Amino acid sequence: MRRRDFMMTIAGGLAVSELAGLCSAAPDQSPPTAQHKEPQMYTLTKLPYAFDALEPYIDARTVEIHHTKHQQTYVDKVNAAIKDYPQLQGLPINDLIADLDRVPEAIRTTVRNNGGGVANHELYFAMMRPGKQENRPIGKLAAAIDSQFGGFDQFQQKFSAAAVAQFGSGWGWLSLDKQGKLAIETTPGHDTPVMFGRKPVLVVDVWEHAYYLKHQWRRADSIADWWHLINWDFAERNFAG
Ligand code: MN3
Repeated sequence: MRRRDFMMTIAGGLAVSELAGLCSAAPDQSPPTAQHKEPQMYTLTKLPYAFDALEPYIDARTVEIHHTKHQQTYVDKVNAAIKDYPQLQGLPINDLIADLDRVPEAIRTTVRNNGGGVANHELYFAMMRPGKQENRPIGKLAAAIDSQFGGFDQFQQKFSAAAVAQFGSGWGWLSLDKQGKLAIETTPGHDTPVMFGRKPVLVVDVWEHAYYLKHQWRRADSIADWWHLINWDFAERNFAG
């Protein structure tokens, strides 16, 4: 056998054996058909930072309780609500709550409250990062805020005032409608702009559990601190992505 033919045989042999490996692996990856299929349930998303990473603006104990107790409770309750409804399992959380009319009436309020709780907390925690003294929007979002609200300072004032004025528990939002217009809004409970066909760009939790260890009754102070924590890269992706 000439050297060239030998090399081709080696190369061909490798290719065939690799292919055989892939083919033999394939059947193992297909789901078993005769066995019980595990329902796909929601899980507590990991925080992208340590509990103390938001100090001094939000204290470590508040972040820990908020995430591991409050958010976990919403995860557990929405899972319990959809346990007997396979058609609702495995949906991204925003898909579950975006169309509450398709959720059976028996569990609709529970899904609204706790599914909203899961979606809003996932977004809230993901949208923060270790604080900066000077922390301002970037890119296309910064430009849109300037043109729609007359500048960041005016926007910040309006947003804070709305979030402070939300009566009782709820959320403050910057949302985007289908026409591409930004709006400041607040929602009670765990309602979200997603339920009304709008996309969240920015969110702050104004439930007392979000701030009462450090700020007690001073919601306005907690919101003033929150501005230092906004991950504007994340908000920019929400807006322009
Ligand atoms: Mn909360």
